[in-house]
Amino acid sequence: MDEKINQLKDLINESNNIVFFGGAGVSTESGIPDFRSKDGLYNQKYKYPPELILSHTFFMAKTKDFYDFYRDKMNSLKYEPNTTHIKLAEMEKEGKLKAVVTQNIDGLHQKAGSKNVFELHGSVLRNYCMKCKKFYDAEYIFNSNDIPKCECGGIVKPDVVLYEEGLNEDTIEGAISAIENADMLIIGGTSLTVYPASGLINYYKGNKLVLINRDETNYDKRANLVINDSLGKVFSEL
Ligand code: CNA
Repeated sequence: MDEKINQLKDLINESNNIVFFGGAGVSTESGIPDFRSKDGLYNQKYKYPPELILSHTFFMAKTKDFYDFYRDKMNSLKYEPNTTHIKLAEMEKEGKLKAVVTQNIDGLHQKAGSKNVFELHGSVLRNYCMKCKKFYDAEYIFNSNDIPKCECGGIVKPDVVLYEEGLNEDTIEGAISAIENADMLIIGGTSLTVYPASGLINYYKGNKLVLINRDETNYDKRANLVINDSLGKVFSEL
């Protein structure tokens, strides 16, 4: 492990345009469960499978059930950034890291101070009326008891990308450009199984691809350095 940490430090020292690509594993050490780990949401029991609840069809057909699950499991307001979020924000301030591309929807990178964040799957912090597009904050949703409604009567929907929904074009373009221009890409805390998000790492053409993840992924063999350990442990050493 020490040897790998030293390799990682050397790679970071040599680089000036680092991009971090992350997923739910970045926030588990803040207390937010991921999807696919053994303690993840997909391994817990609910009335419906979470993959189904978090789909557009389910949202439209069983909106009340969607919100019961969403308020219970997706409320990130009570959590704080951890070592990884904080260290990444520091690296951006130093000018080394140029962007964070995240699949997370919890807003913790920004809470830690990161500025250039591409949220591929949106954010629980933004919510819009489906009818008149009026903005609502996360408190409005998480403090509601029933289906959150706008003053115009429309349903307020979180600006998060549900299964079956497309990603925001500007966000994809920004993320691709950041990854294409990166001299080093650090991937962390993601199973790399959700598409099209995980396909974006294919835009990286350099030879400093680092993968830090507790479980193995299908991309391990493509990385120049693989660390199968916790992000908190690794980032606290940097
Ligand atoms: P995933 O499929 O649940 O994979 C998470 C990966 O992270 C697993 O391979 C774990 O081994 C690894 N992991 C977990 N904790 C750590 C840790 N402390 N250190 C290192 N590795 C760790 O999640 P993905 O992000 O790959 O899947 C994409 C989904 C998950 C996106 O659509 C997200 O919106 C969604 N999600 C987001 C959050 C959040 O915003 N915090 C929480 C849960 C799910």
